Amino acid sequence: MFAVNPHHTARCLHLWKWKPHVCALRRHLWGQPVTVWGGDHVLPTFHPTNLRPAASYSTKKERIDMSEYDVEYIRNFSIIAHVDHGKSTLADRLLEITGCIPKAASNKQVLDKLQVERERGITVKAQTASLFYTYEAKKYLLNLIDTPGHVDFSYEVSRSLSACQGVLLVVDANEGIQAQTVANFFLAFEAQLSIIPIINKIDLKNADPERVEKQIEKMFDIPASDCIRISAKLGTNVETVLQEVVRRLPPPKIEKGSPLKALLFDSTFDHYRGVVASIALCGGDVCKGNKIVSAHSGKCYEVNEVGILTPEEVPAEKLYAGQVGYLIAGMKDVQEAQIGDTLHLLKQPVEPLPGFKPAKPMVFAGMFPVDQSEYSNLKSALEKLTLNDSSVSVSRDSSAALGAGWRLGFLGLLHMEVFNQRLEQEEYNASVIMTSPTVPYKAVLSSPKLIKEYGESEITIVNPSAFPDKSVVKEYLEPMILGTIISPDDYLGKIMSLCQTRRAEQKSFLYIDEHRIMMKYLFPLNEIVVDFYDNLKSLSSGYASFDYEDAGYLPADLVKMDILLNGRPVEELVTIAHREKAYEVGKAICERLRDAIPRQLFEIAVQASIGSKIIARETTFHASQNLMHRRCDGDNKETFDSSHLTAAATVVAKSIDTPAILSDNTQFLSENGCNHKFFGIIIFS
Ligand SMILES: Nc1nc2c(ncn2[C@@H]2O[C@H](COP(=O)(O)OP(=O)(O)OP(=O)(O)O)[C@@H](O)[C@H]2O)c(=O)[nH]1
Ligand SMILES: [Mg+2]
Repeated sequence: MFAVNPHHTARCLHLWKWKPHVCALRRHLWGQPVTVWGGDHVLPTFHPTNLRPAASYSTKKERIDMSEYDVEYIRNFSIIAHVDHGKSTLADRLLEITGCIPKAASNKQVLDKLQVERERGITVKAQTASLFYTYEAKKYLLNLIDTPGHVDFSYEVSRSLSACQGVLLVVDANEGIQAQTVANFFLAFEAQLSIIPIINKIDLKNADPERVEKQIEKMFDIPASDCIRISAKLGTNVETVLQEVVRRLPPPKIEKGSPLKALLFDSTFDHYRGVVASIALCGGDVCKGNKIVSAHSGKCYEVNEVGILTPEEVPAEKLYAGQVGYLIAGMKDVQEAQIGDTLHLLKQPVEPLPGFKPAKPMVFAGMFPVDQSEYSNLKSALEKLTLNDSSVSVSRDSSAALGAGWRLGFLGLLHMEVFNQRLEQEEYNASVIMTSPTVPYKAVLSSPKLIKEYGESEITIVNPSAFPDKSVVKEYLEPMILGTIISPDDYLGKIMSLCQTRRAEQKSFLYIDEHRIMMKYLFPLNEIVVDFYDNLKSLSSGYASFDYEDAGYLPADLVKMDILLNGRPVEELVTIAHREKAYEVGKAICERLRDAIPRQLFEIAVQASIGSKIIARETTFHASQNLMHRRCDGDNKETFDSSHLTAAATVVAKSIDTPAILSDNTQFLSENGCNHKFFGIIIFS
């Protein structure tokens, strides 16, 4: 690995040009020997003539003999890009050319199999497909992984890269380099993968491939002549991509003579067969009947089936070193199939592979069944779904108003949305109550009693109602992110003032071509999590793009703000705010609550308070006047007595769109095809 962390400043992009390891990058791009999977070996020399005669397989149900595909004739690669730059469309064409799927106009993002992916037109789960491609009379096995582009799912990208030796970095010929292009490039660069830049959508009227090539050269130090111009939609030049994959990407480096050593890089759950693990074999082979052991848990399993994805599952006799495929071994839950785990044969232990950092939740929200009698149904639905999405963290939670439920941690707001939609569509055909999203704050405790109670002095607060009082805390910490914004320079002023209002600190500024700028800002996560992206998009007429990465924690002057309805605090509406912004936030919440609470027969005082100090107040409109009026004019026989008032006042558990109350992110959610409701619950008497 290179010593520098390329993410942190744009300036270092330039510094690299003068560092010796850039030569390594160049070498890398030119297909020279590289080290992969952490060993000291270099790749075996590329000898296409070494290929053994390929056996064909007639039906997909037959077991394929994978011994035909010697490691020299294997290429494992991912397609990476910014959102919507055409990764899945390129994958469609590659599947068609190699005969995996018949050519048809209806082939649109065929690897996006989830209902939620098809409805939203985005990829949320990386998907593998093995392609067979004949080049210069030699048959090659190409393992392709189509990855998601949205920042919330970058964990999928980094996992996928661990099973690859190269990437296709797709850039839209019209939009050019965007924020996730940069982020994904560096993921591949840090993993020391060979990179083939692809300029897609050259069929568009406004396509400007020369400009994009210059950007690529400036930003990534990749010669313009290395770029391949294609139209994934029309299929123009896509065959060249396959040829270049064979020519430029190195075959996997394997540990010759090693017993089975397989990296488990992804998993899905099948209700009948258990965990279906995606594996990349770094050494040895594996077949049905083998006894395998997880290096992580030490548990032993018997292999029931191995195979490849084409993209349907096709069982194979055996999988060999260098190949990527699936394995079913009776693992009953996804916790057993730990992502990043190393699998080896029983009694033949191997040095485990480095694995991955666990996914880190960025936003938390409470989830409760609308009706408490539905608790166990929702519980089993949640369990099933988390089997297919291990990046969601789940812990039990309860609330006075909402009863028993869970506190869930997500990688971002879109991830939370997608999870809810899948829960509704795939597992639990009913709405749930979600509390508004919050970021994980930390508090350094000063009270010895509390330190003893928690067992540590620094605690993470994922539920605002559990925010400890200032009197027992040395300091509060808030999560920070390093955001990358790429935009045409016309919007520079507006973007800078937006960032200023979000308490951001500029870290770098760079022109990536004559008119486009790339800026890095350090933001408090709380300031960008809900509506920042929306605002950025609208003030830049949709041209600016945004990506972010975790930047640890920094001390912050945080306060806990209670929301009171008729003088009674509502636990579910507790909000953490920065002191500087508390008044603004409190006022906004009160105003929105005032408008959102359905008219009652009486006035409701909506107040925001910090401790005992009221910082904002609004009063709801009331409908009693109208009712009284109607009663008096004699048209309506309805009588209005105090029992009505008491009944109405006793339970008002109204479902209210939380985003509508707390923020402007309804636009963001609807842009992303959201139709799932978030709820804030209000109960008072
Ligand atoms: N004109 C034109 N449109 C294209 C081309 N390639 C893809 N598109 C369109 O671009 C949009 C996005 O394509 P996708 O393949 O879903 O993009 P993606 O990169 O997989 O998107 P995510 O997975 O959500 O990040 C679709 O509407 C495609 O039809 C192309 O070569 N030309
Ligand atoms: Mg896609």
